Amino acid sequence: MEEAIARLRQWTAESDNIVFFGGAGVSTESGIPDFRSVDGLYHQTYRFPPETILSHSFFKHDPAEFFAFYRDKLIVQDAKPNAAHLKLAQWEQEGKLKAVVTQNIDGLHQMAGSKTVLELHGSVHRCYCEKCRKPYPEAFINEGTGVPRCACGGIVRPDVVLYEEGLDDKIMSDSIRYIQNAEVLIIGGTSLNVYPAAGLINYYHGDKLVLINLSETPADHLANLVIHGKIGEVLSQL
Ligand code: CNA
Repeated sequence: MEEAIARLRQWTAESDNIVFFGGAGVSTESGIPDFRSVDGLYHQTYRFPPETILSHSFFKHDPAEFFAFYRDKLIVQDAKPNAAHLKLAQWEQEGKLKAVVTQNIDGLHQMAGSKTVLELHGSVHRCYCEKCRKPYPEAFINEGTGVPRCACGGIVRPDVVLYEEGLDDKIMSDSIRYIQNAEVLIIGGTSLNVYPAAGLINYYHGDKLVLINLSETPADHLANLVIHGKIGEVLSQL
């Protein structure tokens, strides 16, 4: 591990074209559970698995249950950026990092100071009426009860991409461009199980692909450097 961190330290020190691609594991050290870790949401018991509840068809079919789960599990009040978010923001400020591409919906990269954040799956901090598109503050959902309704009668929903819904074309193509042009690509805190996001790894053509994840991923064999550890702890050593 020491040797791997030393190599990562050298690559990141020498580069001014780092791109980071991450997922829920980036925020577990901020107290937000991920999906697939042993204490993640998939290992807790609900009437339906999270993947089902967080799908477009379930949202349409049973919005009351959707919002109960959403408020209970996806909204973590008072979460703060951890060492991983802060290091990435610092690198951007120093002109070393070009973009953070994230599957997270928690807004912690922006809270840490990152500016170029490509949110593949949207954000819990933006909400809108799905009928008339009027924007709403997040408190409208988070602090309400039941199914939040707009004055027009439409359901007010978070601006997050549910399972079965498509990703924003522009965010996807910008992410591809940053990853294609990156010198160092650091992928961290993601099980690389959720597509199409997980497929972004295939657009990197360099020789400094770094994977930092607590558990093994299906892409470990593709990486030039694999570190199995906590991402906040690893990045804070750089
Ligand atoms: P995932 O499938 O739950 O995988 C998370 C991965 O991170 C696992 O492989 C863990 O081993 C690993 N991990 C956990 N903690 C750490 C840590 N401290 N350091 C390094 N690795 C760690 O999550 P993905 O992001 O891969 O899956 C994509 C889903 C999860 C996206 O649609 C997200 O929107 C969704 N999600 C987001 C959040 C959030 O915004 N914080 C929380 C929960 C789920």
